[in-house]
Amino acid sequence: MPPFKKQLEQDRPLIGLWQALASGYSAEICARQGFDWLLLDAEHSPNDMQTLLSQAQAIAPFECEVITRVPFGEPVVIKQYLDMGLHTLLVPMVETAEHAEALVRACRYPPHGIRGVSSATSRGANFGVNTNYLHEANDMVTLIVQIESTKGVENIDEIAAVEGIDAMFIGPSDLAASMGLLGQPLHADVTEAIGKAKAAMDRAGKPAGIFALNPDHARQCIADGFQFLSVGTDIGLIISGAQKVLGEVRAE
Ligand code: 3PY
Ligand code: MG
Repeated sequence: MPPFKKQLEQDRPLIGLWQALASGYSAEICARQGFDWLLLDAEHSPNDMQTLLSQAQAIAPFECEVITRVPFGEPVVIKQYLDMGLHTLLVPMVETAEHAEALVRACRYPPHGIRGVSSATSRGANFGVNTNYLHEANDMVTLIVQIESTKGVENIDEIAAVEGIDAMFIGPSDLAASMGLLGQPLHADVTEAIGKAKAAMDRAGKPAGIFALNPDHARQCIADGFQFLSVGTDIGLIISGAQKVLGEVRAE
């Protein structure tokens, strides 16, 4: 598959699902359903390098992009993820252009950045079989930053202007929390802030993604022109399916 930044050039929204179960087994089930992308969440879910690896391997046979959310935006973590072939990264809570620039450098080999070199033993380089990896790797990476705080929204024009930031993604729940609206990501003030952030992404020509909170919200986000969006979580699907079947059987 082409790098995710190229996939984002399509004129249809790319639909994804959050993976919070940290399981290769359930990741394979989800990958078989036709989502454009699955997000492996190492920020809020019990993932380590081995669980991320087994999920990435489970998804690999399918036409489905693996996006991985790092626990925090830091070069050592980014190096490990890229070496493992997790070339599409989502970095939470990016609030300044300086942080965004540091993330870009972490993703690139010298002289364009500071990524350490370990191609022959890394899954990212096809274990050395891709002999040109060192020269192709920078192009294979898609770096997506999350805008999910008032500070991030205030600084969005500067962050969006950073060369090497390939896309931006809004986290409505953290944004709401930072606005004093904890637990109210659909509050009108949050919607207004998201609209401003989306307009800035459009001005900068950066593809915009969002975590949609329910199917109605997802449809609205598509109408608003978001290029990629998550429409649910694996855990949410289990809960809704379980409650539905139980309710049907127990219905009076
Ligand atoms: C948020 O809404 O804060 C997110 O990070 C999306 O999961
Ligand atoms: Mg968040």
